[in-house]
Amino acid sequence: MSLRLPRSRALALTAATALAWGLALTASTDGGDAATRNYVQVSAREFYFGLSKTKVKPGSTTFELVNFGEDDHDLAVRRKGSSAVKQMDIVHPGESARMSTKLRRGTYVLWCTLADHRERGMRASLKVRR
Ligand SMILES: [Cu+2]
Repeated sequence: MSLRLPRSRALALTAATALAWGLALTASTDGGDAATRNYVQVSAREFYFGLSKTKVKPGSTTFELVNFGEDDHDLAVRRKGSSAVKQMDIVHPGESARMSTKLRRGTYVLWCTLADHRERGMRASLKVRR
C-alpha cells in the first residue's frame, strides 16, 4: 500500500514549491536569459492534464506532476519533431514528483504513458518561445 497524503497537504506543498520557484525567479531577474528557470505544474486527474501555464521561455524547466486522481499516473515530455522522450516514474494518487529538463524553442507534447490514459485525454501541449 502506498501512503496517501491528504489532498490539502499536497496542495500546501505545491503552493510552497511554487512560491519557492517564484522567489528564485525574482532573485535572478537581473541575470538575463541564462538564468531562465521555468516551473510548470501539471495536475493529473482521470482523465485530464491541467497545466499551470501553456507557454514558457526556453531554458531549464521543472515539471511537477501532482496526482489528484485515484489511479497512478506519470508524465512524459517530447518536443514535436524529436523522438527523444523525457519521462518520470509513476506517481501514486495524492503524491507528486518533479522532473527537470532543458527546453528549446518549439512545441512540446506532454502525456501520461499508462494504459490508454493518453487517448482518454491525459495530454497537453506547451509552447516554448521568447
Ligand atoms: Cu495516467
